[in-house]
Amino acid sequence: MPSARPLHLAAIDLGATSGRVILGTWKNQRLELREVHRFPNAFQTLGAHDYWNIAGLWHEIQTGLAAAVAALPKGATLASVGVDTWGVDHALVNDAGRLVYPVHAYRDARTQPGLKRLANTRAALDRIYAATGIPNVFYNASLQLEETVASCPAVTDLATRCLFLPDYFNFLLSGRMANELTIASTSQLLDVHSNDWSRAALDHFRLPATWFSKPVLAGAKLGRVKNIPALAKTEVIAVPGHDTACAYDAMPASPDGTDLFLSSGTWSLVGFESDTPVLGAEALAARISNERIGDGRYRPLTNVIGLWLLEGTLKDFASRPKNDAEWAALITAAEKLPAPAGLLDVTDTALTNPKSMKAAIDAQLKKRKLAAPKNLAGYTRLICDSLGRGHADAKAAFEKMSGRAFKRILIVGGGSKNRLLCQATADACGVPVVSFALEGTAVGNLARQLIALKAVKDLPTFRALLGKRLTQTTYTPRA
Ligand code: LFR
Repeated sequence: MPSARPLHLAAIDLGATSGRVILGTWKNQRLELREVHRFPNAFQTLGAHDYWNIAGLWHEIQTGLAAAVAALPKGATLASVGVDTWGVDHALVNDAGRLVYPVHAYRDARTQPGLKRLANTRAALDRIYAATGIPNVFYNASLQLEETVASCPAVTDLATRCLFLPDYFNFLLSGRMANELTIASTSQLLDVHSNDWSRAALDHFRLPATWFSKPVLAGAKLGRVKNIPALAKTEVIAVPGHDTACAYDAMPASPDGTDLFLSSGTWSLVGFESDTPVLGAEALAARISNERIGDGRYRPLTNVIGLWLLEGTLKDFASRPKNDAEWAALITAAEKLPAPAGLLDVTDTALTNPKSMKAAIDAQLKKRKLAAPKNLAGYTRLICDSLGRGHADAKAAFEKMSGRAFKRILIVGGGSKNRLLCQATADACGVPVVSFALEGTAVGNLARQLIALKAVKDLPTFRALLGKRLTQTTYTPRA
């Protein structure tokens, strides 16, 4: 059903280190993207804790939406808007939607005692994994909320709802409070066998069940935008609120299930789509997260530390690349270097949130009697090669547990533009890496809006249409 009239939509796509608002235009079965606003994001430290600047993010969202409206052809309106963000972080609000507790950032060290407690209580850990399909990771919303309630018990009298960040921004836009399934699935509080919350997990972490409502599936319409006159006709659609779910939706994957997905940004999310979760002791040991797809199916994935390593290291160098040409020069210099004598252990928790990433990397290398790189190109090379190895380890674990053999790795996100990372991944994994140089998160967000608006039948149809148009680069493994 080719639509003669173009449809305009906005994707609000917030990452932990940058955010963007993308205007999507659907015309003749083709999606055109225009980035109308991009801004840096970072958590801020106050005393001993790390917080997001929520009012600042809301300001950027409004600026971006105004830019989207300004970019529309004369007389056109924005049909809909959708929000996706990084996982796990959340706002505690009262019935009026007022924030009753500051929004902490997931790298805050406050969850460390809870993380260790659960790790040391084997039976509880097994029970929580069996109930939720989510392993014990420092950033889990479960651990964060457990710490919030334990350190500030009065919060249970003040808060009536827990909204994950996409849910909270959807509320600011539409006035409607709803929990969405994919973002809920990052919390370690959702029942892995149903689309509802896990009583066992809520009880274990001592959280009020009334804070959560039964999650809506992607595509739910939440109402029109309130309080922004230029968007009075714009529908707020609950897209997959989790950025990684959006990125996976945007993969023009082969329908036979033989593609492994890599959403590469601050984190490297390596995984695949499945009708069933991957559970059990081996899956827990491999830290497989059974997060959800917008329609309720599963995307078992492993979280490899990702380009956070490079983003952090760059801060320790006075001269760092500022534009595409300088990035290309850095990658070329890194490619020319000999392969590092040893790779980083990317699972080292000292790399999670160090004061100086370079110092943390140097300390790990020193412990292992390896020389530190001499310059930024050397660190870039070491980081990309080490991530390639991390991706290969994840692939091997998935193949062993799922019985599948992955023939290709599809990569989207910021890292898909990094030649060195793509080649290192192909070399370590032994299969071709296909890069789409695509802002996958924003594209998946827009795809779900198009489906909700009935402009596209379903996700396979969208992927087939998208795949036909995309330029792709294939990195073949070198012997
Ligand atoms: C990526 C991501 C990952 C999640 C991490 C923390 O942006 O959403 O999927 O594990 O951020 O929320």
